[in-house]
Amino acid sequence: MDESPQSVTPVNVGVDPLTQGDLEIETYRVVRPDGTFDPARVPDLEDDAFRDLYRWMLLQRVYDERATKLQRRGRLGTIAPGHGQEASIIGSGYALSRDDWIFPYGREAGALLLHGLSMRDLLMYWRGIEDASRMEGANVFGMAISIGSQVPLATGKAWGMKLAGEERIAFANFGDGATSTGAFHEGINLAGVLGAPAVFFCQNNQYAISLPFEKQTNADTVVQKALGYGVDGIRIDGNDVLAVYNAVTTARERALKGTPVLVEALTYRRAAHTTSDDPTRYRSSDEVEEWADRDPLERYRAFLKETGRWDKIDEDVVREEVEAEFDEAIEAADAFEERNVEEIFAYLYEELPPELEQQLEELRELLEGRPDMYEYIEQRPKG
Ligand SMILES: Cc1ncc(C[n+]2csc(CCOP(=O)(O)OP(=O)(O)O)c2C)c(N)n1
Repeated sequence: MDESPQSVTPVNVGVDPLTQGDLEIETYRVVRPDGTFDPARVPDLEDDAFRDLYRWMLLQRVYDERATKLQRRGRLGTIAPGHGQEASIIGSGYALSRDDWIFPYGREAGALLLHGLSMRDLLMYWRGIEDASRMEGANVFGMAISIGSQVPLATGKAWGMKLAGEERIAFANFGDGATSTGAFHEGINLAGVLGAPAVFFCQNNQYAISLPFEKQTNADTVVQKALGYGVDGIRIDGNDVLAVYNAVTTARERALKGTPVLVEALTYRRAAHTTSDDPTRYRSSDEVEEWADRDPLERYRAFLKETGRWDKIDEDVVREEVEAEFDEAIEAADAFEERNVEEIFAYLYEELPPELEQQLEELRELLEGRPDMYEYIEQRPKG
């Protein structure tokens, strides 16, 4: 018998292969785009909590608007707005316990603020001020600027918490683009093997910068990847804040019992990818309009009106409160003293390696007699 690999013929084991079309994946929803809803699915929350969810979504929206304006005036660095994704961001953040750890990806300001991070610290982070980027005072890990890197980190943290016998989860936030990184697959696979209390929350906003979802993967959904790793998967309408809240609450409970969960929240990024992007170059205004009609705040407002909870909300007053909170935070961030540029060497190593020591010396020499760094940058030779 020839045992070379070429001679191996497939054995028919009598089972038809599972194909994508066989997968029936429900997209769970509580409130429909027209504001009607399924009463049996409405979560058992206090009336004030229903209003609070709206307030936080509005805060996310105002935060994005104000932060984008500040970036345009050169007072903040690059901003990644969550415009259009408010229900995914706030519904998930609201379902977590403050003891849980969030592994963020940068678009979810409202969830981090909900988790106890101060707005001043967040604004300072986007200004590049090192002290604030440690995200002190809240269980929020550093932002995963390297796409997908937060997934295995969340698994590691979750496993550690499980070993320590702690009743809390690690929650990783990421976009559809992150699902093409090796880190995503490695991280979820390991979480499945370890039974790590982790929830992997993919905000499928349908673009990774200019790359549309259908070019990201040949799979119809993100959530079906859960099958391959033996973890649970839930797919939800990410523009329905109550669906997101329910799904993450359930996912959290399952994770605590030893089954990690991959949640896919189907949503849409209505703003630019970041303040450095021009989305008109890769998507049509018709498409943007279509999603404007599925706005998460409007849909939830319709639900609040329908259930008699809207009368106690004065949108203008809430907006003013949120604006005032933002003003105070930016004032506090402005009051932060100018940093010493030498600090860029300060945090990575306990003892500086010789080449960095030399660079620090060179920097000191350059700065001598040139207290204004910008002047130096202007005058240095180009190229
Ligand atoms: C490992 C890595 N590759 C590429 C980039 C450049 N990059 C920044 S954001 C981004 C797209 C991310 O898309 P997605 O994960 O869908 O999240 P979204 O920004 O749409 O919320 C890319 C490719 C990066 N930061 N890290």
